[in-house]
Amino acid sequence: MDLKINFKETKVPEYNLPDPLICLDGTKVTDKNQWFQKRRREIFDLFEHHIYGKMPGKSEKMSFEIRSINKNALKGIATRKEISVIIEKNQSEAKLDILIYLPNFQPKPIANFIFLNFYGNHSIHQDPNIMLSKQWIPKKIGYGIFKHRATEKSRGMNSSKCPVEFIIDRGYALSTIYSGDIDPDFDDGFQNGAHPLFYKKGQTKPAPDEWGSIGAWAWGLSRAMDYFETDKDIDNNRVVVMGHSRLGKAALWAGAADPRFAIVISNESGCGGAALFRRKFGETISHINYQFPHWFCENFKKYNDKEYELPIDQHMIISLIAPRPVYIGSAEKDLWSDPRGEFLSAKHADPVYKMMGTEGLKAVEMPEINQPILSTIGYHIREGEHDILKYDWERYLDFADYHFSNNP
Ligand code: GTR
Repeated sequence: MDLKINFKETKVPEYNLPDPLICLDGTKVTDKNQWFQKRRREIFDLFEHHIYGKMPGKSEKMSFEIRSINKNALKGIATRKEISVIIEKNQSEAKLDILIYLPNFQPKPIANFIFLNFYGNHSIHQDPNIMLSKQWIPKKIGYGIFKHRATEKSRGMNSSKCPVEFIIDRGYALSTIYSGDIDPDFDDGFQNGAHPLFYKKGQTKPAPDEWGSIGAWAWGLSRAMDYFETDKDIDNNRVVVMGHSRLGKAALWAGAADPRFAIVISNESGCGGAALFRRKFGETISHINYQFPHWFCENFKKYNDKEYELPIDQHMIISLIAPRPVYIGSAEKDLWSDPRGEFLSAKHADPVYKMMGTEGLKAVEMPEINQPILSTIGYHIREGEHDILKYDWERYLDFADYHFSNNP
């Protein structure tokens, strides 16, 4: 396995990308019908089989439990709801806790952002009334995490990534689930999290073409969507799925798989997210499978050092979202995520968006730093490091306003 790292544009290998508009039998796709009836399915199957693995659908036994409602949260500007989605199967259950803030001044039903978080729902805001997660949580110095569990000190530790009041002021609801409720982010051979619920008799781990952790996170996002469809306060035609980094990879896959998400946003999702594999710039397939063997399906390991053998590349995951709006956010110093490779994915998805009659991506060249592109495909590269900042949220809210005309 080659674990060398390239950060030089001059060392990017020459490559040819598979054409999203040419079917496996060589037919050229020229209209929407052909796309939806044939080519989209082909591409989706390839992603499922080679990269993310098949996910189960909605479970027959699923219920929603209201854990708390407070109409006077955040000094009265919001209503806070906590809902558990309970999924039962194979005599076990998975419980996903959704934390929702809804702006009180905004007419209902309200457009809603959903994202997964890294350290528990209580980590996104200091609000002392958010339930403290009881799940396994990754270690992080200064986050008040003791033996992989949250403590009172963990509240609001990740709030810099999520300006809740700002989002509420902009007239959007905000919903989040701890990714570890769906699948804790470590390699335990898929014994915890949602996977075992769906094992067939005698099965002890996912088959080579079945879901890893990213697939499970994406599946969890769709279960949140199942809940939103039952909540009259939320406009389920205006749900935005977004995610940062590994959870941005999950947001893209969720958006590709589930057309109920009206807008899809990837913040610095990099390798296995928005970046093109074939550039081998920053993180590569070998690096990611080596460090995170549980993220993708087992079949994906065949492509370590063999990106050119993959029948797809990541411009095609963006094409699966078409004609729905999609936004790719990059950061200048986040070379590990390959900002140029993220832009090029957006650019090479553009022909699919244009074929559908949308404006596609209104840029041919990569824009300058802090010069966002607002079109059906949105893109920015901002100054700074790998992170999700208020700057990024501002762009995503502007993008949602642009497509939803949601001005409070
Ligand atoms: C890194 C990983 C990236 C990205 C990042 C994150 O270690 O190599 O693919 O997912 O973690 O999630 O912050």
